[in-house]
Amino acid sequence: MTSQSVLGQLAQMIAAGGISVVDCTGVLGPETPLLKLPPELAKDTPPVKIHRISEYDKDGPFWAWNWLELGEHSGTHFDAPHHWITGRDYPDGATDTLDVQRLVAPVNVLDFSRECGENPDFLLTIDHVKAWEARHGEIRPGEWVVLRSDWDRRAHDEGLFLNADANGPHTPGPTAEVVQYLIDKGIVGWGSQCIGTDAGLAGGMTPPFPAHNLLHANNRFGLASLANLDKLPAKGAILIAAPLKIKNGTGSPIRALALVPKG
Ligand code: 23J
Ligand code: MN
Repeated sequence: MTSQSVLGQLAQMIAAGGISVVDCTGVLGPETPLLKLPPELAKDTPPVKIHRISEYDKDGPFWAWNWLELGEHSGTHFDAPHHWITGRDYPDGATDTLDVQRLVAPVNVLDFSRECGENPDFLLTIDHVKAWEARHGEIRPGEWVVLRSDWDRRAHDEGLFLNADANGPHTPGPTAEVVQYLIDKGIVGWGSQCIGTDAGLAGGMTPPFPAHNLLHANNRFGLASLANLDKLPAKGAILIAAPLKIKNGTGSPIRALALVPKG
């Protein structure tokens, strides 16, 4: 089985409809939920704005086009190592310098949607991951790992999506130990369906924001606000998650696509 014949077969499979392309992306627009950091600590990203230039009118009689006001970390997006202080020094850690070979990879979909539905502060532990691996197979080097929480069902309402009260945001995420476990496995990156790669209360963990801190310290990537993970198998899909090539960028909105075998 040569790489040429494999790609030829894949091409035929895609053309014949034997492989579905699942859109793991939310809609990017003025209603897209955005992170709210404590105002005394930090500035936030302003809402997405789509500015019309023309729409078949006096400003452009035959064409429609817009310009965007858009954060690097708005909506379904990619975190590059350069996003965090621990990853600042990687020469290939920004959106324009990273190795695109790493962006197309098998994806492990850890379905803890029931647990996350019952407890919005659910934290994924090493025991959870080891039990998942015993059932579905080991997580291998070069692969993506994503937590299926079905949080995309809340994405139509920023309040529901952020799920904050006086104690802070309540959204699921990984423990520091599980992030380190996955890094040691050699994963390319970690993805979440929530506003960021970390749990809502991760600011109080050790280290603070362990997914950001540890992933980027080790030149790994993050994915946030992923959608439609309920349409992916536990193993067997390929995820393509490519950021815009923003100059020295820390991240970017993406169109996350999964290739999924049918049947
Ligand atoms: C900046 C500060 C804290 C966090 C984040 C950004 C994100 O979640 C992000 O989008 O990378 S937690
Ligand atoms: Mn981000």
